[in-house]
Amino acid sequence: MSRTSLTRYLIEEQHAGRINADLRQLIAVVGRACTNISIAVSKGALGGVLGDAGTGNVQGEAQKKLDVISNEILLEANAWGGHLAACASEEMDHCQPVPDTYPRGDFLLLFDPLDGSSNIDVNVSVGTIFSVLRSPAGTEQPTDESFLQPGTAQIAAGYCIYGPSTQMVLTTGHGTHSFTLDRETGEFVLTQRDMRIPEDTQEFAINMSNQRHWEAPMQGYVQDLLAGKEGARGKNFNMRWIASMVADVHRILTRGGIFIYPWDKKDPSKAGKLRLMYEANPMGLLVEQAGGAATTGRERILDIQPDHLHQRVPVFLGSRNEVAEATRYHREHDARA
Ligand code: P6P
Repeated sequence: MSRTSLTRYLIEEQHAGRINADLRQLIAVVGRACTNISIAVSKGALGGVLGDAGTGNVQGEAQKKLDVISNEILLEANAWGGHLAACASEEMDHCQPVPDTYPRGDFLLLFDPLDGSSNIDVNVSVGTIFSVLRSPAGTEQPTDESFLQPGTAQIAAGYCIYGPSTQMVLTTGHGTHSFTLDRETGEFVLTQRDMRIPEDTQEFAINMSNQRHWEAPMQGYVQDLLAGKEGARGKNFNMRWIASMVADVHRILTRGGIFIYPWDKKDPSKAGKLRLMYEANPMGLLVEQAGGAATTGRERILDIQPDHLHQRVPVFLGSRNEVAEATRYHREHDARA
């Protein structure tokens, strides 16, 4: 059977009127950039790019050399094509408009260039997460404010996971599809059309070491998971935590589960660890397009009106009935308050 490359898939989507030429080019460029990142990541110690860069990012996190390299690869790849107005990244304090020397397009691209990078030095899967918005009509010079749009405004979203194989998982609002990188030809090949997340699950993903910092409904929800079939839930649960969002979400898209990074009182001002614009929103769209759900424990993530570029949110995403159950614990707690 003939293979459908990412290139062919995008051209067919354009011919079907579901994407335009600029979005097709944007996704193809991001795919090529991710191929280059995959090559850099897979060299490991041989590439001389492991370890810390000796710099920090706006999140207050130490940057890995590969964080900086991946960010540069994505910026350079997207600068000259004429499809973008600006980029924003976890690794940059503010957005970066396309240089005046190049033509500008209508799209805004946000990315976490190398999510889970603390896992790089221990050879655990990491990934690139990206989100595409439209530049607001009439925008001459894009600013951070141009990006402050709810997740429902995303035109496309995806990630590349650099694991035993490199895969791109992509949605343009018409289902969630997976492409596997053929390293011999350098092309992504469609390997799963219309991924579907099972509505129920017996597997949860959370960093349990934060348990003492969670709010009451979160404590109650997890205690009932741990109580197993003798407890209120009447079934046993398994736990997985890779501490690489791309890897945990990929598992959930592949076999179901619920991924949780809740608010915790370690730093109440941060509303959790994960960032809305380039982690929660793109993952939320991918999950919803695969039949799952994504909330903060109280509201749909994609409905949130952002108030700043690096805003953080609590994240509950995955199997829709399990996300609904976790959200119920929070809403019933609030109703009693
Ligand atoms: P913790 C990686 O740093 C990340 O942003 C996500 O990829 C991952 O899900 C989470 O943080 C892991 O957080 O607190 O378990 O190290």
